[in-house]
Order: sequence, then structure tokens, then C-alpha cells
Amino acid sequence: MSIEDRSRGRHEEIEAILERKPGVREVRDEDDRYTVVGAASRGTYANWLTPIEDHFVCHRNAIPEIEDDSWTVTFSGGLEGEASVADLVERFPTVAVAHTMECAGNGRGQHDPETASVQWDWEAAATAVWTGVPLSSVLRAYAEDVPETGWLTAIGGDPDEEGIFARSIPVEKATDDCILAVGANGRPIPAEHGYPVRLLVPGWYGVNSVKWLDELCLADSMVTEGALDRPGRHAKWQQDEYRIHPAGEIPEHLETVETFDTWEQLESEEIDHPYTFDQNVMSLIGAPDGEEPIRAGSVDVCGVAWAGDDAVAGVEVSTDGGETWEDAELFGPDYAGAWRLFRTWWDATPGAHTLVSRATDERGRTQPATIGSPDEGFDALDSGRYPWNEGGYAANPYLPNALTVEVEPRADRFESRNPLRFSHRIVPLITMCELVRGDDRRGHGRRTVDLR
Ligand SMILES: Nc1nc2c(c(=O)[nH]1)N[C@H]1C(S)=C(S)[C@@H](COP(=O)(O)O)O[C@H]1N2
Ligand SMILES: [Mo]
Repeated sequence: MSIEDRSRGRHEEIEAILERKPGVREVRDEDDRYTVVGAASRGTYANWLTPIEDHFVCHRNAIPEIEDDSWTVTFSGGLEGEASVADLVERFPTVAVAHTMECAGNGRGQHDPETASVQWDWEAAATAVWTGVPLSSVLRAYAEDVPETGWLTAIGGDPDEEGIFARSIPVEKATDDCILAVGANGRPIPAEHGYPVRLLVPGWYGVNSVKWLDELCLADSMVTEGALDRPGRHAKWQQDEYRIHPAGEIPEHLETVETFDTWEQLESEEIDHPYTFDQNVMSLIGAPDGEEPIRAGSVDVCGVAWAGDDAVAGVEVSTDGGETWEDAELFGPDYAGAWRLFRTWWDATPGAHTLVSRATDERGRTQPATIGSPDEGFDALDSGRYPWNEGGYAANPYLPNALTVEVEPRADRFESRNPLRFSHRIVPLITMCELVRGDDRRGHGRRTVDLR
């Protein structure tokens, strides 16, 4: 297939997705290589559950064509056998997992200088309820013995000329809370989200949740080049891409790491180029969304905050661009691996205001303010900046996600200086209120104004 054919096919795919999903818009990369769409509006982040129509989509290749129900998952390495989707559903209990999925490239567009690939700002995060079967049960059924450590590699069924889409997760995580998902928000998984079955890794960056799951392979080490019984490149998506590294460095392919927490890897002396596993603490304001001016007065500022498989401890909101902060209230559903809603009341006065939120996780780690410069490398962390990295991965700064809200004066009939604008029915009513309230109203100053 020529490059033109490939990109034509992909643009057709995007158009079809946009038709099915009115809540998303296309996000392009400069090389025009990837098929992605992201949330079209900030309003997505004022709700706990993301309708599938608003859920971002991110993958490399074409969606595999699936005509019938003959799809099977193959088990290899320390696993053996094969299961159809019907086998899985019949044999194992159905469970549900609420999962906030964020693409590790979310926020990449906030890197300066620009990095390659899709320039997301905040569009690639969403929360859905995924249903399926517990991966721990599946592994126990298809393994002679499930070890306590080691790695599980998941391979996608998407066609790729260069290699395969393979990702490895530690066995500890695989047997903890992962599922093989067949449903999303109460319906079969839509084609672009991995139909008929995908791996779902709660609280971890989206890249770990392999769509169109074709094979699961249990091994001592994560996937390295040549490790699998398949043609093409095996380790690209685990070992080269989705690694956090300074400009010009080529990540070393490792067989294992001792810590899976992405932030812990960033701070670790031992790991030079962290893998993108669990999601860094992050938050976004969803309402107001800054798209239309709002009226002065009491405004409910609402958003979402998440911290991978750690809990969110608190969220602060600023309405002056980060000068002063106020604690927000966490409310709504509280599931491990899914974001929390937060809100605070704001007495909005006329003018332009910059709203921003910042979250802290249960380990006491707060979102950094900005992204550092390329020459700072990981030292940026010491001065409260997220390290600029060549792939633009796992960024979680708060200031680039600030939004400007225009506040217009209140449309308040009492504000009019023109007495003719009051109807004669209203005037006596107000006068009566004044009489009844008497001295209580003195401080308000409205009593004698406007009514003469
Ligand atoms: N098979 C396969 N699985 C994949 C991908 C892919 O390209 N192929 N992309 C990954 C990436 S980078 C992300 S962010 C998530 C996005 O999941 P979604 O499209 O359902 O939102 O899928 C992951 N799973
Ligand atoms: Mo991603």
C-alpha cells in the first residue's frame, strides 16, 4: 500500500468516526500518520461519565475488519490455548471497571519547542465504565502456574506493515484489577475502541489498554526485539515509543523495572527513561468552559481530577491565573482508577478571568506549574516544572490548561438607572418589600436608588 493510500484510508476512517461521534474533533499530527480524535469541548470535563460519543480515539493503524464472531484470543508463553469472545463471557464472571483513560501524549501540544506527533492539549482523557471478565481469572485458567512477578504482553490485532502493536504490563498489575473488556458504557465496545475485546488497565495510560486483543503472552521480561514468534518489529511501542527521555537520547531496552509508577520512575536515579505506565496526577476544569461569556454572580466551577491508580487527595482552584488558590470540594462517584469530580463556588465579577485547577494525589504529589526547557532535562522536576521530553509524554502541568472566562455584567433590572424601564407593577412591589424589611435593608443601598 502506498503512503497516499494509507492516509486516504485513514482520513476516511476519521470521517466515519466523526459521524458516529459528534462529541469529538480531529486532532492532526504534522506528518499526518495517525488516526486520532479528541474531546471537542471542555464540557466533557464537567461530567463524571464520558458518553462514548465524546471519548477520544487513538491508534496507529487501520481498525481491523471483523465480519463475524470468529475472533479469538491466543494464549502463549507461560499460557496455552485459545478462547473466543463467547468462551470468555460464558466461562468467567462479568465485572465492571470505571476507568479514566488518558493518552500518554495528552498535553504534548504544550511542549515548547514542539515535539513530533499528535498535538493534543487536553482532549485525550475520558472516563467510561468498561465491562468484561477479570484478567486474573483468565490467566489462572490458561496458565499452568501464574507467577507472582514477570510480564504479560498483549498484542493487538491491528494490521501494521512495520511490526505489531505489543505492550507489556507487570503480572502484579495484570492479576490485580485488569479486565478483558467486551462492553463500554453498557453496550458492545465500538469498533474504534477495540471491538470485540480489549485489554483494560485501570488508571494506566491508554497505550497499555491494547485494543482488538489478539494474543496474550506470559514471560519473565517485558517484550524485547525478537521475543515473539512473529514477523516484524516487536518492541517499538514498549521500548522506543512511549518512553520519557530528554532530547536526542535513545532509550535502552530493558527487560524489567522494579517500579511501575510513572512519577516514581521520573524521580528514580536508576531509571533513565521511564515507561508510561500509571497516569500522573492531573486535573481539568470543565465548567465554565470559556466558550461563551457568562453573567456575573455566583458560578459553579466544576471539573475532574485523576491520579492513575493512586487516589486524588485534593484539588485547588484559582480564578486569578494561579495567584491565589482555594480548596475545591470532591464529590460524586469514587472508584479506584477513575477521576473525581470537584467543584467550588465563584463570585464572578465583570471582566476577563483566568481559571485553573491543580490536583494533589494521595502520595502528596502536586501537578507542576509548567513544562521545563529541553536543556533542563529531568532537573526541571526540582523547580516544579514537568520535564520537557522528546515524545511529549505524561505531561501534567496546570498552567497550560488554564482557561479564560469572560464575565459580563449581570442583567439585573435593579441596575438600570432609567426609571422608565420599571413597570408600575414592579415599583410598588419593591416599595412594599422595602417597607416590610425596613431597617434591615439599609446596608444594601438599593432602597433609595433607581426608584425616584
Ligand atoms: N491494538 C492497539 N491498541 C491500542 C492502540 C493501538 O494503536 N493499537 N493505541 C493505544 C493508545 S496510544 C491509546 S491512548 C488507547 C486509546 O484508546 P481509545 O481509542 O479507546 O480511546 O488505545 C491504545 N490501544
Ligand atoms: Mo495514546
